[in-house]
Amino acid sequence: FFEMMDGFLKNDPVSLQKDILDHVEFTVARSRFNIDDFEAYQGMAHSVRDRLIERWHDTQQFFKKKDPKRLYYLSLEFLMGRSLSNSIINLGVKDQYMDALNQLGFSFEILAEQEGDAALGNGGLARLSACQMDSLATMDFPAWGYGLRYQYGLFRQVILDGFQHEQPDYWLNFGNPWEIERVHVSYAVKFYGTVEEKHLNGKNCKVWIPGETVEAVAYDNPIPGYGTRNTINLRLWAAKPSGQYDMESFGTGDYINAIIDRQKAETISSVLYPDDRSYQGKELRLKQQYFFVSASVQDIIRRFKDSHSSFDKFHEKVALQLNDTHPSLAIVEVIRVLVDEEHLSWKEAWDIACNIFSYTTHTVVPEGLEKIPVDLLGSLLPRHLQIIYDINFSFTEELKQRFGLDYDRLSRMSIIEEGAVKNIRMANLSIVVCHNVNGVSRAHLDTLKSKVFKDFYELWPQKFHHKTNGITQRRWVVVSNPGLCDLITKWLGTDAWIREVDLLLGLREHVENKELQLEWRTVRRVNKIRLVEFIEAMTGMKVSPDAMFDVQIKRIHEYKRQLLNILGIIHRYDCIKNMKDSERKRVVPRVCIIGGKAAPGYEMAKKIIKLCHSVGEKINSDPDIGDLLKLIFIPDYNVSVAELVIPGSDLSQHISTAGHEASGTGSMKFLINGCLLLATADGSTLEIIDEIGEENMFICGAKIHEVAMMRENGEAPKLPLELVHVLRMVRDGYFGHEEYFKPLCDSIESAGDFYLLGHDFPSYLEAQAAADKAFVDQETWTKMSILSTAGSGKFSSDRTIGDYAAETWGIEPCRCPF
Ligand code: 26Q
Repeated sequence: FFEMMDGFLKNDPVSLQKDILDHVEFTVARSRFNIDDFEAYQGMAHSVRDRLIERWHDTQQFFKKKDPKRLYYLSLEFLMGRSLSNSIINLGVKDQYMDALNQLGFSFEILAEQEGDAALGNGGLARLSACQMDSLATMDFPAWGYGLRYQYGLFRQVILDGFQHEQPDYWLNFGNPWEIERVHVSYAVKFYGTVEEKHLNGKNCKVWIPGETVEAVAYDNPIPGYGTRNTINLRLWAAKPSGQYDMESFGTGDYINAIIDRQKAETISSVLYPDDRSYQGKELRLKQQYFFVSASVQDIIRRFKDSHSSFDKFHEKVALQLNDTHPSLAIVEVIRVLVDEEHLSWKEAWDIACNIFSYTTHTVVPEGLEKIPVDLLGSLLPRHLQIIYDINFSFTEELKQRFGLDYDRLSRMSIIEEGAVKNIRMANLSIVVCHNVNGVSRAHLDTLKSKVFKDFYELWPQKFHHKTNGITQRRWVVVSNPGLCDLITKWLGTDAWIREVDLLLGLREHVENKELQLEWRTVRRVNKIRLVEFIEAMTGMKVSPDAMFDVQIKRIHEYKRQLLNILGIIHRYDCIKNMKDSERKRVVPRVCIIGGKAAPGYEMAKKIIKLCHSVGEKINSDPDIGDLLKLIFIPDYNVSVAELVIPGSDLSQHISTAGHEASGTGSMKFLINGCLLLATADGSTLEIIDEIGEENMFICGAKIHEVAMMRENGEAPKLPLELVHVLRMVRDGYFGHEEYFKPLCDSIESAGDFYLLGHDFPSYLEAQAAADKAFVDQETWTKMSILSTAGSGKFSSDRTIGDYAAETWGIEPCRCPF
């Protein structure tokens, strides 16, 4: 009996069937006698939701009883993707649900496809927060995530005639079974107004008289751990008109306009900003940041006060992690609440803030750091501006003590940037207050120390650390590559690697085993065929699974050098065209796959997308080329597309100009799935080399220090002939649109080739040739593939989270009994 029961809800297939049908009938309100796939998905999702809620309650109750130190992870972005498959796997009820669905006549795979992605984020930083939530839950850490419940997620990418167009992602259209609306958990968030000095209880106090109030309502998203009952919470805030409405405007008789005005409050959480520097300094973005920060801080303080009567132990019970500077107003908000509302002294509030906050940066260049115009902040958050000035005053005094009147240094390090427009440097504010600042790979930390935060590193070397990013093997293998998952479990003789990823190393023992090699190839082949079908459905193109699938999927950016990839493909095409038949027989057939979104205002990135399509059209329709080369652009790249593409890839490219990718996490997903990497020595790739050895990868391009030297010397490098030839083809209109593509060619040939495509082109081609050579020998390739998976353990987010917990947050597991 107890085996069937895990709490109140039963998990045997018969009970699950009943639950699914009941939800179809009573929650979805459709007839149980005529259910389509989407309704069946909804019924199933709601039955899974019940089981999540059950464990969520038990976990939160348990945390409350134990009162451990908690971590709050603040991020403006979470790229969760789909939830159904991940939830039933983490809950440990996948087999039971599969049985239940089979008996009802549904296929689980088809139902899972019904779900849309939750795309409340842009790229790396946002998927990182999602992976880390999975690890926090699985490792039983008492943690919560906080973010914004955008009504529109990241734009959908539609390609028309090879050009990117953006369309709204109104993802809540069909309801969201994975969230729990908490109408009673809501806080007033204030904006604008003035600050007055008041004399209260013998003290001078600052009182903020707000000009506008918006209500933040909580939506809870349960995050189940794997192999544990623990289910943690991702609390997302939605903006609603404030309950304390403005009686005056209602009194004036303009009832309709008063309501319309109130309704405008909702725009705060309406849309996710695409990652684009041109959006810096926008008022709505700042409002979003403060809105989510203020609601989260109020929530955290209220929870603490529920079981504590003073703030003496606050720093022993609370750690706050800032995912980049986007939530850094939380620092100022905590100080404001403690001083103005809880009436602590400045010193007490300051000490608390310095103890509880830590900050992760994802940026590599100073220009990438976030700035907020002083005037904007002063009008929206007048009291916060005062506090920032107070912090900056003490900080600059400390600097003067330490370095004397070094005005250059003072102006570089000041939280306030002077100039035509005065700005607040959010990174400087974060570094001044946080006890711990971390980069996201070893190489990134070096860049922070020697460039981006050099001055601060000299002042406080002890604050700076790195935590190399990681990805969760639950989503990126167990959910998305079940074939490989079973194979690994079979050869390791245990599925314990799903919680203890270092066990993957055990695969090394079997790398020479022919049987494993064959099974490995078979699983990968099945995944490739799935990808072939997907490509046909998306693009109408039929590609051969015998070809090498060469993939670059990530946001489109000049530094990520999709352009280098495309120019390499043109070179390959040109070479094949000039080959004799006998030579063509030796060509390794390739299917080149590129996918990714360009920020809406990023013209160069949009040109790269168009070039990819134009080149693809030419090559794919050339009868002379046949299956030897294909170029496919996968539209609307997102988490669930990644889950399908990665397991079916042979080779993946991570070819940023060295020194420009803070870490990169896509590579880790390919690595653990046994896809070989063609990469530059940048970000986390350097650490992958350490783990699996350069001999199991294809490394190319200038090293970080060489890039720095070339740029310092400022010499205009001579471009290799092959590249000049390829650019000539583009300029001559071989692929059409020569005017439109001109800036791409110019960026290399006349604008200084900042991203060093010219320098790296020859070694890039060599790496590609080495990949061809390795692919011909399928046994060698398979061994490299097995060794990639075997050596990927370090890049699990479990390792990352374990390091943060021990070294930064000081939290311990708190495991809810089964
Ligand atoms: C800024 C201002 C206004 C609107 C949006 C933004 C904005 C939003 C998102 C700026 C940056 C981002 C995202 C950055 C990001 O994803 N960085 C990547 O973080 C990964 C995780 O650490 C790293 O692996 C990548 O190297 C890094 O590029």
